Amino acid sequence: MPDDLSPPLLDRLSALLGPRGILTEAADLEPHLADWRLLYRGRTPCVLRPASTAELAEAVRLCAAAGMPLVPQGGNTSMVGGATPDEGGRQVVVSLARMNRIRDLDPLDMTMTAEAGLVLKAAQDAAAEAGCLFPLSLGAEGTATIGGVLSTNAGGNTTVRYGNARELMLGLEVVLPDGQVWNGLRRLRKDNTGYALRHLFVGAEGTLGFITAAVLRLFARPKESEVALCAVRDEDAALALFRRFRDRDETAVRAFEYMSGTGVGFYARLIEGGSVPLSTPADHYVLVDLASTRPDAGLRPLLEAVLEEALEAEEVLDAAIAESEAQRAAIWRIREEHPEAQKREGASVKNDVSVPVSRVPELIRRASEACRRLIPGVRPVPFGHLGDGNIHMNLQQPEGMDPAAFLARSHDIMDTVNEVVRDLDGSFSAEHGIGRLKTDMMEGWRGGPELAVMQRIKAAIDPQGIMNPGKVLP
Ligand code: FAD
Ligand code: 2HG
Ligand code: ZN
Repeated sequence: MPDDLSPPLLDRLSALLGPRGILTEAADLEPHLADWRLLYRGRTPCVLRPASTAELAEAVRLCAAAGMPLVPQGGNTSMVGGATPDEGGRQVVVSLARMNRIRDLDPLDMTMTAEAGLVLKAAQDAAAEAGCLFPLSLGAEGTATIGGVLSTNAGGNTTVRYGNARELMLGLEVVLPDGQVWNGLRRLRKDNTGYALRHLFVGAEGTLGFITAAVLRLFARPKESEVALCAVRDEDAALALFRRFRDRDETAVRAFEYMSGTGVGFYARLIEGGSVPLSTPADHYVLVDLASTRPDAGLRPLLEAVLEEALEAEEVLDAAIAESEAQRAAIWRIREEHPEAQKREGASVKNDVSVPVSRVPELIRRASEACRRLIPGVRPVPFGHLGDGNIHMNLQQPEGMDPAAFLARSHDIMDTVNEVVRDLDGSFSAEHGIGRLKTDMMEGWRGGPELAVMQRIKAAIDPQGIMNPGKVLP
């Protein structure tokens, strides 16, 4: 029996949730204890796996009455340790995995009402089957859940066109920290009725309650699309290329991703079948993905014309245009496997930062130089969503350095990058959230009235402080 749950509470939870709804064996708890990056490893007395909103609400009521802290968990792909319990052994993990139904899909309203545990890829597939598009797209989409992407306000590859998870949500159902259910599953495009509560829970990283279901916005499926991989001269050329596409047809750019030669090199060397469809290695790459819902959009001529101009201007050095679905996937794979390739290369420190789009080149150059001065031999691996100003300004350990010694410098590295980010009017947390990793940065970046209001909101909604303690707020 787990140490920290009193027998009556455990009995009542077991009776409520049934054998599939509560895990207590060490082997069953294991996948829920550590985060994807293996930065944290916690303990929990049990994992609750409710099958419905009513079950979850009752379980929350029981735990709240006993003062048990609760950690919501979706796919556990958080990059900031947001979904794992602490080392104390009292925090109860609540997995939403069994609440994964699509309650409604309306191609006329262009909405899908999905439960929180639905995997993002399954939501995309269901939308596609109905002839629609759910556009949120990220590397972890085969594991990340709707509850998780909303709770982190995930961005990913298509923010430049469709916005973050917040912009893709019309309504929410939430189990509050006292077990009350708030049904805000409205599928209205206009609904100005006081404070927009739904937006409080998006990006709250499970600190205010459980998202149990959401009304998601669907879009028309593109009828034409084009994908190209471009080797570019430098960071300025990458930005100039973005501008060329945007000036021609802003609506056509579905994704515009930057990658460094170092990251692409890791991919080619460390990922099975990892080939790059350009003959000469370069220091800087861009992946451009164009899409249009118009059947006669003329994306190929647009792509070729822009690339020709950019080749003439010596911004683009070489380019490969995908000629088939397989080639598109192969180009996208280079970008999507960056996190995995970095993991395989050894220790790395991630900096999920954003700056105004115009300052991306300066960010990459200045942060890389500052980190090289800090740790000679460190290998900058900047990549990410250039089109929305969010660069993963990651640093790979110097070759041959002890990984632990490198990770011991994590905070120095993050501070060094963040100093540049602050100078460029950026943010230290663009899309992954604060979780446990960045709580100590909140005071410095959001201190004063902003943080004070957040703390009052937290105290008002979760006066016992049982929702995901130790995350987001210092
Ligand atoms: P979890 O990791 O389980 O949880 C994330 C946070 O939300 C935690 O604080 C948790 O407590 C809370 N939470 C989860 N479910 C609920 C719920 N139902 N109610 C209340 N709180 C809840 N993120 C991006 O933004 N863009 C990317 O491009 C991107 N790419 C990634 C690629 C890889 C390979 C990996 C591993 C991660 C990536 N991420 C990215 C990070 C991650 O934030 C997303 O994968 C996703 O948003 C997390 O979903 P999840 O279901 O795994 O949530
Ligand atoms: C991505 O864009 C994710 O691939 C992960 O946000 C970024 O590994 C990272 O730093
Ligand atoms: Zn990202």
